[in-house]
Amino acid sequence: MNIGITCYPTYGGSGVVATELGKALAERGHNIHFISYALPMRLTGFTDNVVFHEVETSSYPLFDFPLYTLALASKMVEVARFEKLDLFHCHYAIPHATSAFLAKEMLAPTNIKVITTLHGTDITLVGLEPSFLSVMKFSIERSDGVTAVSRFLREKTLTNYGIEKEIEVIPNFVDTKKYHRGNAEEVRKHFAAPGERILVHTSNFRPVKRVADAIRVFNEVLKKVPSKLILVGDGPDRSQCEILCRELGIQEHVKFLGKQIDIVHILAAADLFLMPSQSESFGLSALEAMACSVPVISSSVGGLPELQIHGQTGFIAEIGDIDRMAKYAIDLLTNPTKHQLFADAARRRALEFEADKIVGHYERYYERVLEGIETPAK
Ligand code: GMT
Repeated sequence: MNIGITCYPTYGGSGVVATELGKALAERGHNIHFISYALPMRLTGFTDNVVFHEVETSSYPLFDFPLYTLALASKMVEVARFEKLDLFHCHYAIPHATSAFLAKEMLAPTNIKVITTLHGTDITLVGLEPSFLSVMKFSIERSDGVTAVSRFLREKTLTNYGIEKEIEVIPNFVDTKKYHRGNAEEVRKHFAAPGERILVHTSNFRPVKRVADAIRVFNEVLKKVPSKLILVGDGPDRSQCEILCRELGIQEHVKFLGKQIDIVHILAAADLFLMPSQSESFGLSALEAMACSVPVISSSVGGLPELQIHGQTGFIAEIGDIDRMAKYAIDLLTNPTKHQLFADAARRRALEFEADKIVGHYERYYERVLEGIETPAK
């Protein structure tokens, strides 16, 4: 198949899923064309049958706001014509699904298919803003196929937007051959003294991630367990989080690493992963941690209970229940036998989301859409 993939190229789960999917599909012999405003972060090095097409938005004094949606639609048309694309696969609905709809209309009578994958905040947060709601509903309904990364997200889409349409649940995936425990002694020594435990949180430091909760949980853990907290990523809440660490007097125990492209070696050195999010449609970073045999302490929101098995792969608590999360963390960190059981269960659970299996699911879904089995809502 000739497939056009559009995603956000910067940090964020949807871009990671889109890029890893594109690379895996290319390995299976498909021709992949990434169409975005910058090279996707994980698209490093040369991969056979993967091409990147950059969308340029021209600036003009009249345009107070860059017209990315239109520029993207034009680029999609150009790539579809020259590369004979069979389908566009849009990751994150806003504005990609809308650009794809426009492109499809411009390409008529060629019946190129549009598949939209819903990832999270495109549905639960941004898409619900009054200025986007109607266009989101329209663009989702006019997609030839729609997938969501969890059952939670499918239900939210159907109820929040009043959409009557088949939505296929295709979860996030992880390359368990790359993400595994391995030997992490050097990294461990770098971050922690002998006997200290390592807790990790990675995110884009947006309010929805509640990074301050991760810090407060760690503050409680530190009172009982010698440990270090490694925070990976950057975003609007980072400065406040650095201030919070100083206020709590724990700055010597918290390491802010900023953005990192490859964190397998950090996850492989971790004892616990913290994900106290306000909203999380799947929790890709928790899955990557679990693949590295790291138990997860998370909130009970969104798709997290579809990934995590409470009392086996980690623990789930109410949003903002710092005391409970800390209690769970201390319990695991002070009980090596229990910790090992949880670590093994986390790895086993991650194997159920192995890349090969989920990429195959996408491939079969493409075939169904191309055969016209998935049809837009009337
Ligand atoms: O909001 C983010 O954290 C980034 C966002 C994205 O779309 O880039 O992540 C969402 O998509 C990921 C991949 O499908 C999911 O694993 C995340 O749970 C989801 N984030 C939220 O729902 C907050």
